[in-house]
Amino acid sequence: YEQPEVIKDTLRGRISKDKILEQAFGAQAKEIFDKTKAVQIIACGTSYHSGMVAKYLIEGIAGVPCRVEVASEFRYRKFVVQDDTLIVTISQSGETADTLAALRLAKTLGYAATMTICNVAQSSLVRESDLALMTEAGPEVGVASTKAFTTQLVALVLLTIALGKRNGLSAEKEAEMVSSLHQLPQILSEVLTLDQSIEKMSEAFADKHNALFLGRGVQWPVAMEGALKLKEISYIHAESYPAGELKHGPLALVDSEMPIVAVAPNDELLEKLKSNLEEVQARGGELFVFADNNSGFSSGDGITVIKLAPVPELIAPIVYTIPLQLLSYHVAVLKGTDVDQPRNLAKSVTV
Ligand code: F1P
Repeated sequence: YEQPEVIKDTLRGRISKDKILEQAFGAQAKEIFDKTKAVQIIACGTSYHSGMVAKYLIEGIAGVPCRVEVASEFRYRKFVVQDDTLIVTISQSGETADTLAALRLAKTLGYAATMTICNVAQSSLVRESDLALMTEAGPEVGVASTKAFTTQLVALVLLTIALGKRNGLSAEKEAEMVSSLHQLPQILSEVLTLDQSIEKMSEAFADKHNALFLGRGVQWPVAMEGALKLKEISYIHAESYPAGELKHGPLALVDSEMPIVAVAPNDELLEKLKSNLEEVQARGGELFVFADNNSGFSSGDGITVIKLAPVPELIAPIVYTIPLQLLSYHVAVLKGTDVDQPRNLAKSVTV
């Protein structure tokens, strides 16, 4: 529920009416962005998912090649990083051992500069990076990241604009993106009012052992994050797939005992997503869809739809994250698990 406010805080002083204020990213920001020709993102868990969203934005909007890797793998494998690469770590805590080790390893390779997107100013990742873009999310009470994730996404949109401007992004497009960011706090406040319908929807999950989360394009990592939240706090086994991958295996899992959650904004992949969901329905899978008002979905036999007002495409990943967080929360409450302190998990994984 703090997300509209902390997103405002993250944007404050970093955007004007129609452009980003690059000087607010740090003294060396201009010089670093000028020499960046590729991006390597490294992170763990929820922070990895925000990196996955960023890959779609940095490549799709800024036109800059972007790779993303979980830090727990990056740190142990032979990696090639070209010397025009900006290494970006993302972390709520700034102390995650794998991410820190990966950053230290990356520094032994050729690279242009290092940057961290982080929530804790006095942290190792901030200290050891050339540039730090703070998320201003404030402390997360629980183990599972929520506001840290959405503020990371806001910071990554700012990075996308900064890199895009060096790669042909027009002033008009920048102004359009900045305008979308300005709308975000208000839109999120409205999405939070869906809480009661989501609570109702959660009843269908409390006695289930598995769930599938589907999305396409930039919504795939949003589905990944939705599945992770459900696993972390309700202990229901949840997997996410880009919906087009269903036919390559996961469709075999679909039956009436497998709830399927889908995120369906009104984007260019909507029709593809719809046909994937029809395949699921044809096999008896029960659908739970978070859909744009104009996407043509409606509740009926085997399908429950919660509708969201149309939102600018750029911020759709941030907006559609919120109902998934609420869904996991309500399922966890129904199951009686400890939402803030899930078993076996630590807030900051420092070993
Ligand atoms: C990474 C992370 C979190 C997760 C849990 C364990 O932490 O995987 O995403 O919610 O707290 O650690 P961080 O590097 O973002 O602090």
